[in-house]
Amino acid sequence: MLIRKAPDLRFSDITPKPLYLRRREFLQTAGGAALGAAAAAMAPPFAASANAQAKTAAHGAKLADVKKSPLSTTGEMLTSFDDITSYNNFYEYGYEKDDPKQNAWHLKPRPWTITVEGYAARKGTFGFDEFIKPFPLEERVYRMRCVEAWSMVIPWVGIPLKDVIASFQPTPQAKYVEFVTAFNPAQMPAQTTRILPWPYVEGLRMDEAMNPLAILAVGLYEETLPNQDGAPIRLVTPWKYGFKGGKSIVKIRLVDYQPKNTWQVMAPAEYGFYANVNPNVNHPRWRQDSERRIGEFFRRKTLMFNGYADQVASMYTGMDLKKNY
Ligand SMILES: Nc1nc2c(c(=O)[nH]1)N[C@H]1C(S)=C(S)[C@@H](COP(=O)(O)O)O[C@H]1N2
Ligand SMILES: [Mo]
Repeated sequence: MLIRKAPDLRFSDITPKPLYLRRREFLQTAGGAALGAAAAAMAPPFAASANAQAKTAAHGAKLADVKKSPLSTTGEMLTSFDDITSYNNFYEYGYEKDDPKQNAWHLKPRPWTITVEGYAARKGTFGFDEFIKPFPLEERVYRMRCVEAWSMVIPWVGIPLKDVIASFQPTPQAKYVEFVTAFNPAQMPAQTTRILPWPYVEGLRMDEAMNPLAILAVGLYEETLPNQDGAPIRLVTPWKYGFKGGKSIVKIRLVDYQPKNTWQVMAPAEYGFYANVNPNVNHPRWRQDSERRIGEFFRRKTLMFNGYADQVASMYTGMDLKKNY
């Protein structure tokens, strides 16, 4: 077999998919010398085993006792596991869609702790298992739409955010919920760069967080969450654009101010606080009245609140949704 030079072994976003797939095969079958070369091409401390890269498509552990939720969206074709785990936005691992799949194996999602802070009677730092244990594991199939005008249908497994928030016993001063995600440059390679201000932060108004549709996802397709999708725990609010879904959450804060989300800080002219899917308000760079479902060819119409208006529209009555985007 031809042993490629080290730079050629690096996965590049400009590499066409079929070629890239062949390179994966190459990595899986090549001997230690080639693997060593691939590892050497990556900047330290991310020069660990290229072998591990080959494992990025690996499935997670099967989740037990998952009950199907009546709040699932029905009648939609599910996006494939492969697409859900290979076309991602997760800037901690790089800004191209296939960077997370390539780089997220660096993350160790266990042990993991989640800290609860702010205006609540029950606070503290909880281990992941302890944190999720009191709540039912539910499968929630949701349409998901990114502001970049692509969408997927994902069979999440999660716990209801409203039950989680209620268990903290928020005090009346708690008006918003802030979600702070992991800052761990040793495991999240792109956090050594300044492509975003780290850590990535998201926020919801209290009633949004208490809406029955909001979940903290811990899995998909009945398996533990793949790293590139936000292991071990991430926010999912299907009526909002994808960037609301902060991944790899480490802190939940009950606050009395409207949290500034990362994208709002980065580009205030492009991103607001609410981020409700609204086909009538165009993003400066992407149309919002239609979308491409990953795996499909033709575009489809984008629905108000991503099709969840019946469940969520009442939270925004009286608000100008062109201003509060
Ligand atoms: N921590 C973190 N969470 C994040 C992001 C990110 O860059 N970092 N990207 C967001 C964006 S823009 C989208 S569209 C969704 C994508 O989720 P998915 O890759 O599981 O489909 O994650 C969101 N959560
Ligand atoms: Mo997004």
